[in-house]
Amino acid sequence: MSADAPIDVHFWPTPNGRKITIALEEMELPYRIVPVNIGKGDQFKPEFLAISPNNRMPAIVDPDGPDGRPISVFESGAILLYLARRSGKFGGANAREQAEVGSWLAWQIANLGPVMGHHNHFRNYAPKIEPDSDKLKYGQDRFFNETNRLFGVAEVRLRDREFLAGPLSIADFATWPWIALYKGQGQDLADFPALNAWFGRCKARPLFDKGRKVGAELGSTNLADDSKEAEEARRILFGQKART
Ligand SMILES: N[C@@H](CCC(=O)N[C@@H](CS)C(=O)NCC(=O)O)C(=O)O
Repeated sequence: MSADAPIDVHFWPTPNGRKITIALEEMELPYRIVPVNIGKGDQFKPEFLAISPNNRMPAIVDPDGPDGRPISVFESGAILLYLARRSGKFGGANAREQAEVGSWLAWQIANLGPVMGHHNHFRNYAPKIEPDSDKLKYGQDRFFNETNRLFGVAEVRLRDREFLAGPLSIADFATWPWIALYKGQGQDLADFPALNAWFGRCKARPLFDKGRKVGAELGSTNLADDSKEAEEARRILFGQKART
C-alpha cells in the first residue's frame, strides 16, 4: 500500500470525532471520512463492530499499518497516540515531553470527556426522558460541579504555558472539542481567562480550524430536540444494555 493511501476515519461530527480530524489536519496526513450515523444506529453494524467493538466512534483504519498491513484502531486516545507515532508530530519530542502529553491526554480521556458527557446527559437530555426534575438534580449538580472543577484545572495549567503539555500536542486536540461545549454546560469562559486564551489560540490555527469543521455537512441531530428524529436517536443511544 502506498504511504499516501488515505486513512479511513469512521466518524460522526461530535467532540470525540473532531479530535481526530483536527489531529489529521494538523499532522497533514491524508484521510477520508466514513460516516457512522450514531443517531440511526450505524455503530451496531457488524462491519463497524469488527473495528470498534465498544460500538463507539471514532475509529480508524490505516491501510498502511506499521508492518505494511492494514490496521484498525478504536478509542480516541489510542487513535491520537497512533497518529502521533505515525506522523512523528504532536506526541512530544522526547521522553519527558511524551510523559507530559500522556498525562494531559489521559486527563481528557478519563476526566473531562466522561464528566462533560454525563453532564450533557443529565442537564440537556435526561429532562426529555425523566419528567421528575427532583430525580435529576443530584446528577446535574454533581456533573456541573465536576465540569467546573476540571475547567479550573485546565485554567491553572494554562496560566504559564501556551498549550496543555507545553508545545501544541494531541492533548490539545483531545481537549478543545469538549471545551467548545462550554455554553451548553452552563460554563462561562470569562471565568477562565487562560483557558479562554488557549481556546482562541488553537482555533486561530488554520489547520486546526479546518479540522474542527469537518463533517458539518453530515448534520447531526440535536438530542435535546422535540423532533421524531431526536426521539428515535435518544431511544437508540440511551437505552443500551449488554449485547451478548
Ligand atoms: N471513550 C471513547 C468515547 C467515544 C464516544 O463516546 N463516542 C460516541 C459519540 S461522541 C458514540 O460513538 N456513541 C455511540 C453510542 O453511544 O452508541 C473515545 O474516546 O473514543
